[in-house]
Amino acid sequence: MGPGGLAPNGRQRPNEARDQELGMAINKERLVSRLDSLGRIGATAEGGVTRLAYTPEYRQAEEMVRRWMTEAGLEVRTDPVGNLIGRREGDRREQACLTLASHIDSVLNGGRYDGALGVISAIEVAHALSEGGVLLDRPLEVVVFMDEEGARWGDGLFGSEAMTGQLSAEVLERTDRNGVSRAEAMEDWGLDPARFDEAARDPSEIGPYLEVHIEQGAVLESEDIPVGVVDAIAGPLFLEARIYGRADHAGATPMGELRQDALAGAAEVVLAAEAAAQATSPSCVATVGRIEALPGATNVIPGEVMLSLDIRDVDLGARDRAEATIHGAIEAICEKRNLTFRVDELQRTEPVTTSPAVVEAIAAACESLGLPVFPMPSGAAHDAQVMTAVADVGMIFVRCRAGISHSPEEYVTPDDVFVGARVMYEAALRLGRD
Ligand code: HGY
Ligand code: MN
Ligand code: MN
Repeated sequence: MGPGGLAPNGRQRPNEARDQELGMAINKERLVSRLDSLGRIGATAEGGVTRLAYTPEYRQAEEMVRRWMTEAGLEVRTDPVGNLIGRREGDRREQACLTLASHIDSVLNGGRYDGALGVISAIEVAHALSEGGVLLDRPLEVVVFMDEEGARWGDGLFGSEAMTGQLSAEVLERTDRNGVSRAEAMEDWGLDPARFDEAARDPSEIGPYLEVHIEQGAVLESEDIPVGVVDAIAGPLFLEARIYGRADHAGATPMGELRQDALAGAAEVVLAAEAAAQATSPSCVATVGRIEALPGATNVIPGEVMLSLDIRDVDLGARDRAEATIHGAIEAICEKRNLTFRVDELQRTEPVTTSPAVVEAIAAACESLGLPVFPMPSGAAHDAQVMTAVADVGMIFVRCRAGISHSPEEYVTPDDVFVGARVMYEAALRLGRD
């Protein structure tokens, strides 16, 4: 059978010379120029992007991405929470679909590649398949998840939790810095928040799931390898701790017992969280990213402080230990300083391992392109870990400069963008066929 020859059933076999050639149908220029165009929406003065869920910037980005999905031969629809789903039927309609996905929302002043790289790569794979007339057995779906970052309401993975039926209605009532609830933002977006649970898909419709994402770490760069195969994804625990003291006159209140300084107590909590993560395990991290002191006046001792806590590990037991240590430290610090506290849970997402079947397809794809197969964990959270509830899941990590992410400094070379999309293409050929 010559290159490009047809299999007995008239379908292209994976990895035929034609497919390899089609693998080159991944259009590098189109990839890079689309990333560039998307990166200009929500652009910040520092060269980053701010594109939060259900905002005008998000709408602009979504319209641009919807157009590209259509050009790639996908039928595009929006689900009840605003996930964008582009679908192209396969040879065997009844089969569960192959999903290629990521997100286009960002953190505040974030990078131009986090999420966007995965969406643009997924669209490019669909485009190359359609241009090459390559039909998979499985239906193909490209999904753009709404609000993966949670930068507006403090919790993330919203769209994928909705799609997998893991969303609880209380997250709709959370309010952003301007007091706008998620439900109100959804209504302004043209959605009915009461229908959020209709976004849940029948798990039997969902087949293998593949996501390309920047590594957001510097391991690939230090190994001088363009792509990695994710084997585990850390689970984030998002908390909000509130420390209560007594607002008082900063000038007239002597230092010592008369002061119940909530911010001084919170400062000790920040350092205790850092120490707890360091003491727990090499893969444990704990971060206080937001702190608000009230009443927030120079000459008033802070009477109340809110601090966010982000605690993660790829090992659930380790994360539980870090959580307990931090909770105990808060208790002891408040006891010592005559303060009180409460801790509210915003989001608890389990760490996961990726699926051997998808890892195998990614590894074979790397080998077919002459690339090393480099298994590695993800410290960052991803929609992929939520999708493990309904699908076999895998992720392709792409090297990013100095591992920097959630920053305007985030950067991926055009060559590595190209490699990541080609690995996804080769893996999709394998996963899209039974
Ligand atoms: O927070 C995270 O790990 C991801 O970037 N949403
Ligand atoms: Mn992110
Ligand atoms: Mn991301």
